[in-house]
Amino acid sequence: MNNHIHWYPGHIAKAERELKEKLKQVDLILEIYDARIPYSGAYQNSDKLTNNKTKIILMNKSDLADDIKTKIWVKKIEDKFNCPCILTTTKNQKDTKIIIDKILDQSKPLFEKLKSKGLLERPVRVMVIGMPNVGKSSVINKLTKTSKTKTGAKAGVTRNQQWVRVHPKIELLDTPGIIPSIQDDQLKALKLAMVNSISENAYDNEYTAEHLLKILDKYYGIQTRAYYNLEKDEPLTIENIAYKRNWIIKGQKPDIVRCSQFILTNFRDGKIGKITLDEPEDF
Ligand SMILES: Nc1nc2c(ncn2[C@@H]2O[C@H](COP(=O)(O)OP(=O)(O)OP(=O)(O)O)[C@@H](O)[C@H]2O)c(=O)[nH]1
Ligand SMILES: [Mg+2]
Repeated sequence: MNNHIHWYPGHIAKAERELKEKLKQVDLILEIYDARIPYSGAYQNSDKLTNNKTKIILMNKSDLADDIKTKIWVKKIEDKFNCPCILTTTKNQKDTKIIIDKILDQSKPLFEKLKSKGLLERPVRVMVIGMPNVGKSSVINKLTKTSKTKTGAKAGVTRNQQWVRVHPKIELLDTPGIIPSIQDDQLKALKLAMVNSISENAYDNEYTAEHLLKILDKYYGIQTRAYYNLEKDEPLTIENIAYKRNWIIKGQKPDIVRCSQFILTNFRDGKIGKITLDEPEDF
């Protein structure tokens, strides 16, 4: 298989068109990142796409990311975009009030403008955007404490926009995940594959798992070896992990196919530990 990743399906092109069409109705942007890839999972041209509308960034899936690196990333993102950046996880409700309060706070100019024009106050309209599978719909469901929007552990679950009232003064617009039309940075694309942000038809599991192990070896070598019961001087390879589990196929070869999928799933489920794939000092 050619290992070059290119994924820009028709439904994403459509999602981007529809997003632009809706902008006029929208007051505020809630942009969601995956905290494990705060650089690779950020849509680089999102400000251009949203006409530089006021935004709040949520670093979601923080329960799966490295706490120390996440703190540094939050500061970095706030400085770069000059906007609030809030750590979130849909695993608990602790940050719900923080998100709601921040949206209301950022909406003050809108409410004041309506008042000064003698218009009736209306809910602020917030568009939720982000790469596929970062948790846009899950965050909305969490804020409403319902399952009004559909969620799922693969890219491209939301196919249509949907307005949801999450507070008497706040309406959120759920949108399908978007991704740049050209993946010119292949390492970024690989990291999107690692966190399950692109369709599994678009990448090779073995190649992706191999690169994931390289990153884990460099920054999380001890804990990854411990998780797979490897000695500290044993190379962190798919083969070694397969041998350790006794996953052998015909010809006494390690079962690379099964083991690659296993490693990717372990990482995605947070089994290896809290891991961040983008290093703050590299960007
Ligand atoms: N561990 C963890 N899982 C999360 C979190 N938020 C969402 N998920 C899971 O991530 C997967 C994707 O969530 P969705 O809410 O469907 O993501 P989305 O951004 O709406 O995805 P698309 O609609 O496909 O663009 C689901 O399996 C969620 O349960 C989180 O904070 N922590
Ligand atoms: Mg969704």
